[in-house]
Amino acid sequence: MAGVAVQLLSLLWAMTETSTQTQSSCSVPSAEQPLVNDIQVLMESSVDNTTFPNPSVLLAMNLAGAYSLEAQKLLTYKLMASDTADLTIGQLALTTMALTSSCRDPGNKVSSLQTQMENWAPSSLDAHASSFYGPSVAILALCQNNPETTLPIAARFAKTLLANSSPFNMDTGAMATLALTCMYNKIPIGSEEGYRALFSQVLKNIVENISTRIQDDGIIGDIYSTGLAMQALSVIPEQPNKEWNCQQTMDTVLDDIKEGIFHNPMSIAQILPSLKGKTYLDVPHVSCTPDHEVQPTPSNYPSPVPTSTSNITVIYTINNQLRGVELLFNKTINVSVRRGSVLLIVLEEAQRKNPTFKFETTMTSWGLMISSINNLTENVNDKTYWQLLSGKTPLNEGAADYIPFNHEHITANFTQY
Ligand code: B12
Ligand SMILES: *[C@@H]1O[C@H](CO)[C@@H](O)[C@H](O)[C@H]1NC(C)=O
Ligand SMILES: *[C@@H]1O[C@H](CO)[C@@H](O)[C@H](O)[C@H]1NC(C)=O
Ligand SMILES: *[C@@H]1O[C@H](CO)[C@@H](O)[C@H](O)[C@H]1NC(C)=O
Ligand SMILES: *[C@@H]1O[C@H](CO)[C@@H](O)[C@H](O)[C@H]1NC(C)=O
Ligand SMILES: *[C@@H]1O[C@H](CO)[C@@H](O)[C@H](O)[C@H]1NC(C)=O
Ligand SMILES: *[C@@H]1O[C@H](CO)[C@@H](O)[C@H](O)[C@H]1NC(C)=O
Ligand SMILES: *[C@@H]1O[C@H](CO)[C@@H](O)[C@H](O)[C@H]1NC(C)=O
Repeated sequence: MAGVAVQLLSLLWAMTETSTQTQSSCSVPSAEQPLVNDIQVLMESSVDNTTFPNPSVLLAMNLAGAYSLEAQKLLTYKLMASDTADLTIGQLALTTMALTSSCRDPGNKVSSLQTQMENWAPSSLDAHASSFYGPSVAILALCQNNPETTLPIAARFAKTLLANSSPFNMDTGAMATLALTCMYNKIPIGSEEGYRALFSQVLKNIVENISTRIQDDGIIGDIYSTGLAMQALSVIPEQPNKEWNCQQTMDTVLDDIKEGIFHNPMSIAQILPSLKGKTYLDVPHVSCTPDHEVQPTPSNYPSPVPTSTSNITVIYTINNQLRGVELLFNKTINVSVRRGSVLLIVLEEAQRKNPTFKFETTMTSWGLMISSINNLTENVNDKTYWQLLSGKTPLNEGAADYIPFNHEHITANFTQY
């Protein structure tokens, strides 16, 4: 009797596992495949021995099938050696998943993650939605390593999501969807129905929010959240009310790749799995025997023209009006830079011309983040940061990637999230 029940149980598990693989039905047309190869090569070539290792890059190359075995080895080695104590919850979770995708034992990283998530609580009921991004990755990583013990932790996390009142954040919603779908698929048959109902309610909620962000051209949220959103929509147990045209999203993403919009290695790491029909739920199933000795075929698309010899003028304002901060300021400078320069060059030129525009950066997985301007520094506890805007519209890239146009008015505004 018990034997039959166990067999039945594993059969049912196997069924739920496969049902997650088949939903998304869109792919890169073979004529466009070289474009995808190009950005993967670009991403892999960003791996070097000096910068800190980026787990999302290893994750993406393992899901896609790595070209550079050297980059794969170097990243795996560096992530194995990374000190658990130096990492945030989200970084620890991504590192765990990246090592799993390289068929390495993440070791004590899993237990550390579990302890941290057992003690985790949001800073408040109206905590900014994006503060759930790291914890979502943590639930996903734990779900893949230890689903039974994660069940109560994930349930508490799901209730916290439900109670949160801050505006929806696309990237975070996508990551939470992957995490809770993983959990939903691993609820043991015969366990409390409460878990199933809870996860399915939260998933439904998030997925409806995601589907309201699907634009006419197929972009979901903004172009840089689309990769994670595609992963989310292709694994969910129930489709949203508004139908999603996966191929349309794919075609728009490919057009944007052609335009050179995916040049930041981290942006490539987040879109590549979807272009390969993979999701982060596939991490435990990656095969680690190199099957892919073939080198990629490069595309014939011209790369975007670099900086030219003519100069443009950019109007640059630094603004701090936050109450509670002593030193209020609002200063504007005109700077001349080579056409095609990134915003970072504008900031450097402003700093060179006038010491009030002095700034500092910190290194992150997305590259350099502007951490301090005119001696005023972002602070996680105060939730302050330097927001970058063009006119009144926030930029969707950082200073090291964004290329300003002539007479553009860029503002760095000290604000809160
Ligand atoms: C949370 C978050 C923030 C928080 C980070 C602080 C915090 N403690 O939570 C705040 C609100 C400060 C923020 C700011 C910005 N962000 Co942001 N952010 C995110 C989000 C939702 C999750 C990041 C995360 O927690 N990762 C998990 C941890 C484990 O990884 P991590 O590497 O340690 O995370 C750090 C970096 O991601 C860094 N970071 C966050 N955003 C950005 C943006 C840039 C350009 C850089 C260099 C670093 C950086 O802060 C994280 C915490 O320290 C991502 C979504 C995504 N898809 O990645 C967007 C995302 C990375 N952000 C984005 C953008 C555009 C910005 C801003 C440039 C917006 C603006 N107009 O000002 C600014 C940065 C400006 C500056 N000063 O340089 C884009 C980047 C796209 C791109 N191609 O570059 C993303 C992908 C959102 C999107 N879909 O468009 N962000
Ligand atoms: C990377 O750097 C370390 C020392 O910092 C060195 O021991 C190692 O051999 C280097 N690896 C490669 C592949 O260059
Ligand atoms: C998502 O949508 C639901 C309605 O379907 C709403 O109640 C909820 O507040 C939304 N969640 C977020 C985070 O915006
Ligand atoms: C900052 O200065 C600009 C002009 O230099 C002005 O248009 C803007 O209203 C000022 N903003 C604040 C908040 O004082
Ligand atoms: C800065 O540029 C703007 C627009 O190009 C112009 O109106 C303004 O007079 C310039 N200011 C200075 C101080 O040169
Ligand atoms: C053109 O821009 C560069 C920085 O990109 C700057 O060093 C140079 O002085 C500018 N030339 C003029 C004429 O302003
Ligand atoms: C920033 O602080 C340093 C050291 O406290 C000081 O020397 C410098 O003048 C300050 N710079 C600005 C722009 O206020
Ligand atoms: C700049 O930040 C202040 C303080 O958070 C805020 O009140 C203001 O609306 C922001 N300005 C822009 C243009 O976003």
